[in-house]
Amino acid sequence: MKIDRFELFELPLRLKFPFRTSFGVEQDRRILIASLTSDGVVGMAECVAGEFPGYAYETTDTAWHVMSDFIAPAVVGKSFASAGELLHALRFIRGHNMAVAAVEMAYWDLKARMLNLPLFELLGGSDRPVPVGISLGIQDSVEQTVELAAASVGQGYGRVKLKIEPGWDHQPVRGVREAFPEISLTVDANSAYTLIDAPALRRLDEFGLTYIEQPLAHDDILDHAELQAQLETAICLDESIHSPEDARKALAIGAGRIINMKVGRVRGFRAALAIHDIAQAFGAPVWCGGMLESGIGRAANLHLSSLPNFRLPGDTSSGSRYWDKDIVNEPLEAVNGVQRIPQNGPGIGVSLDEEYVRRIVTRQAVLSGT
Ligand code: OSB
Ligand code: MG
Repeated sequence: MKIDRFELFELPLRLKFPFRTSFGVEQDRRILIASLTSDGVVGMAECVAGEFPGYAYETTDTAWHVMSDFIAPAVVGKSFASAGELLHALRFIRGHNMAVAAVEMAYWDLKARMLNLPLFELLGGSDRPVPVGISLGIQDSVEQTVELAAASVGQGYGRVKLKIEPGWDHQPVRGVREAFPEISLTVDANSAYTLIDAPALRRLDEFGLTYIEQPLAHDDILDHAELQAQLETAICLDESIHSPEDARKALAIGAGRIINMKVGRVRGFRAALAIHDIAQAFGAPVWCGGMLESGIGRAANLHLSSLPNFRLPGDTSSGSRYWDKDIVNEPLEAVNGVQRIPQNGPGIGVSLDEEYVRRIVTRQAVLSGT
C-alpha cells in the first residue's frame, strides 16, 4: 500500500461542560485528525494528544510537529505492506506514541477500507455489543456527583467512574455507593497519590470498587506493586503502560490486575493487540479507555473493544454526553449501557460531516515526503 497523501487537520470542539481531573481542567478540545490516502481510498484516525501536557507530555502542537516534520517524510510516497512495516519506518522516533499511533491507526482504517472490511475484523474482534460506562470529572459537591451518577445510571450505563484526588475520594465514593449499592463503581486518580497515601486508598476497600485506576505516579510500577499488595481492590493501570513490555513487567510484578487500553498511549493498534494478548495470558482483563475523543476516535475504540479480553465496560459513552454536535454523521449513542460497533461502510464505520468540518477547521496541511 503506497501512501499517496497525508493530511492533517485541527478542529476546535467545545465540551458541554468542563472536565476536571486531578491534573487539570479541559473544555475546549483541539481535535487532531490524520488522514492517509492510497489509490484514492482514505483512512483516518484521531490523535488523542491533549491541549496541555497534563495527562502525558504530548500535546496537540507536539503531535502536529512530530507528524509533519518527522512522520510525514518517512511515510509519504512510501509503500507499507503492514502496520508492522509502517512502525518499523518510524522506529527512529522515541516516544511521541500518540503522534505515531494516529498515523498507524489511520493506516489500519485505510487497509480495512481497501479490503472492504469493518475494522474489527482486521483487528481480530467480532460484531458484538460493547458495554460502556461513564467517566465523571471532579465536581463541586458530593450532591452534584450523586446527581450526575444517578442520571447516568438512569440512562442505563453499567459502570460509573469517579475522578478522585487527595481530599476528594472517600466522600464522593461513599455518596455514590450509598445511592447505588449495586452498580460497578470505579475511581481514577490520574497519578495524584503517593505511597504515603496508602491508608486513604485502603479506606476505599469498603466500597467494593471494581478497580482504582492509576493511583500513583505516571512513570511508576514498583510502588503500584507495593500498594496493590496492601489493597483488596484491584489496581488498574493507565498512564504507566506505554508498550507491551510495560504491560508484561507491570503484570509480572503485580503492579495491578487490570489495564486501561488507550491506543494512542501505546503507539497504535499493533501494540494494543499485543497488550491485549499479554494481559489475557496473565488472566488480567483490559478495557478501552477514552481521551474525550470525537466520533472518529471513539469509533476506532469501539471496534477494538470487541476483542475477547475487553471484559469490563469502556469509557466510550455517548457522543452526545460531551458534544452538542459531533464531527461524524453517524451518532455514537449508548442504549442501555451498550454501544453497537459502527458499520456504516468499511474501516471505522463512520464518516466525517464534511460540511461542518469545513466550517470549523482552524488548521490544515497536506504533508509532503522526502
Ligand atoms: O485518565 O482515563 C483518563 C480523559 C482525558 C484524559 C485522561 C482520562 C480521561 C477520561 C475520559 O477519563 C474518558 C472519556 O473519554 O470519556
Ligand atoms: Mg485514566
